[in-house]
Amino acid sequence: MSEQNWDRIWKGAGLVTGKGEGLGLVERGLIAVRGGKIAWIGPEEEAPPHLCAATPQVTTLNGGWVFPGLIDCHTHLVFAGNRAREFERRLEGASYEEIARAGGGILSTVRDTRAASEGELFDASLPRARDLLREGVTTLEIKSGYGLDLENEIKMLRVARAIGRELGLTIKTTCLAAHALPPEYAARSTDYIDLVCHEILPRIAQEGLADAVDGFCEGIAFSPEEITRVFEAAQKLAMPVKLHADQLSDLNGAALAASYGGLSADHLEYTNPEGVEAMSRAGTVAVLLPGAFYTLKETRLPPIETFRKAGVAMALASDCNPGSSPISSLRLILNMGCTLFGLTPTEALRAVTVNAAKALAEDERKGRLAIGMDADFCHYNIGAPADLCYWMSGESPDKVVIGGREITVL
Ligand code: DI6
Ligand code: FE
Repeated sequence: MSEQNWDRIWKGAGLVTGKGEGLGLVERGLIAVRGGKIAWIGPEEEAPPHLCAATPQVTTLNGGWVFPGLIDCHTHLVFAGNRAREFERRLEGASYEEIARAGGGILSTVRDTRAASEGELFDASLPRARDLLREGVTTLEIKSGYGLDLENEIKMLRVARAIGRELGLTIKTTCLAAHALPPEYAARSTDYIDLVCHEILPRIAQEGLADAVDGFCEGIAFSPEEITRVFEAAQKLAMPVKLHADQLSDLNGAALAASYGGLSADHLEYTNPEGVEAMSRAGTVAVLLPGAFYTLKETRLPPIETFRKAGVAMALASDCNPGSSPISSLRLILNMGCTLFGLTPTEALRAVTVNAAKALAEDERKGRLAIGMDADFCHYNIGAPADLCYWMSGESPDKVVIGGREITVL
């Protein structure tokens, strides 16, 4: 991205600023950008007169709504291979767990991801990030976790960073080496956790390849005790943690993540009231993943009302992955968040902006439109902000601005 200042004004549309507890709507707003940051924002008629006179470029929009750049705070979009056959097997009656226990599922993607060169992995993954960008996603998180050894975890994280450079997106990377037990460690999970704690995490920290550490705490993955070891190692390396918690069963994962000051606990279908309380005290964000809930035909809902009452911030994310959430549309996730999980459109829109920023520790810079924040935003020709939740797919943004610069999405 160019270092140039793109001093510019956008006006003539409504603004979803995210100020306060709701959407912080401004009916007819103006945004002035200087040096990649928002320099002024508010109702058009209140803009200081010198601002327009002193700004070289003014774009007048014809109605519609401007949102903060959307944030997808949980994805596994870097992977190789194809799991359409697994989809067919599930339709024939096999469960996700059965397929995983038989060496399919995550491990089939591990085989394909290990076999791919860095260039092949980049080429396979880039279109999924581009899908998200086309919808207005300007910040996204990408996890490793299909490498499961030092070399391949590093390869995945490098590809994730390269996608950010290619598309001009902000990418936050997460090391999910504790995702599944690789075949060469079958029945030796303690040894694998040793490898994660003593080799993979220190090396990834040293190379600055990951912004956080994640794990999969589940019967088919790692126990709370094993995840505790991973979190201890992360803490020593001063890396923040998050957790795939309570997705298929209640292992007190939410409370475990909260006890390490987790940025987020994710999935949470089986989270118990104590877990919710612990998250509330720790300020851990609840990342809800309705794409996986839908795909696995789950019936147990995350405890949304308990999160609301406890004041736990809720985010929504795609969980884009080849097994349990084959989806690269945050727009559809907004709809699922409302229709399947009962979020209001206001909650859902905050869930992919301000709360998703918090889940990535980016809330000082992103997720809201306010003076001093990064000038990441997108404009949609829609009649009401809730259209983004109500209409499934549909209108792409006609403008995407990242760091004050309008980008062309091909
Ligand atoms: N939870 C998920 O939703 C993904 N990983 C995880 O721990 C699923 C990954 C896959 O099936 O490939
Ligand atoms: Fe996931």
